[in-house]
Amino acid sequence: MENSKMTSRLAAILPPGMKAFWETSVDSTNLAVVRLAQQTDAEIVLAAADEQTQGRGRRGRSWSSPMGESLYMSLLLKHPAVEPENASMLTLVMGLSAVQALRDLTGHSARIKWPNDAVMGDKKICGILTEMRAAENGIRHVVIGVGLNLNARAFPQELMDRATSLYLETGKEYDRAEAAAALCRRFLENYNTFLKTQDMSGLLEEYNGALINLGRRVKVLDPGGEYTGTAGGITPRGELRVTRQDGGMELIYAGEVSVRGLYGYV
Ligand code: BTX
Repeated sequence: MENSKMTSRLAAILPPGMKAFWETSVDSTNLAVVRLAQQTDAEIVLAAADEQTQGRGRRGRSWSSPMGESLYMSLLLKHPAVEPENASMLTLVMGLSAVQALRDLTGHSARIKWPNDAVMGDKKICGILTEMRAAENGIRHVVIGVGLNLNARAFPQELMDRATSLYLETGKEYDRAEAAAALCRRFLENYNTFLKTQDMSGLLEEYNGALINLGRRVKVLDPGGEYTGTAGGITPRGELRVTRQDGGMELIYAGEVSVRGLYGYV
């Protein structure tokens, strides 16, 4: 069911050219946006919800999404001018947009944990899930889902040591529609830069400047065998450079492996 008050508030502050829907309760905004996009010719569609009953993370994990507490939203890009092999970099484009939007909203700085989290105070404040549907001649659509912890005062016990919210970090409450609009403004700007080269080269300096992993010791959870090393920045293709203890250099592709801090989440 639509939350018409939030839909019209959001429509009034969104960048032009986007169509927005705000629902009261959905399974996952990544699924809802695909259904809702059929109702409009707009090329960029946003779906947000007050709660998700099946909020999803990567690889079958779940995303905690209680009613009214935080921002749960997904952007759908219809037939984007992006080659399928470049689409996974859109997660990084959104990651950068999230830390910029967090700074716009709060004045506090957030950092990127490669590839798909934003962190504050070494804890996860935002997660991103990108999904793509291919067509015969390219991409039919890309969906970029963002969960941004805004006004959560507590998390389930198992998340307490690794999750945080803007309320917990700043002591203030934040408006969900304004957070969505700030995120969309930054994303559209960065997406236009991305489209010029179809890679991260135009965003590289800013991305690496916000990267929390940079210079830190990391554990690479490679299915072929775990190893430790020191993270450098990302390459223009969005891979993370890791220097192994023996001096060898690895380029890590998002999606294949996970990267953890040596002693915790970052
Ligand atoms: P991920 O697989 O990297 O992270 C999921 C993990 O993060 C969980 O297993 C849990 O440990 C932890 N976690 C769960 N909920 C939270 C939370 N609220 N805050 C911090 N940590 C949490 C990251 O996946 C991608 C998440 C995307 C979520 C958005 S919400 C809108 C859209 N719709 C949807 O179903 N997913 C995306």
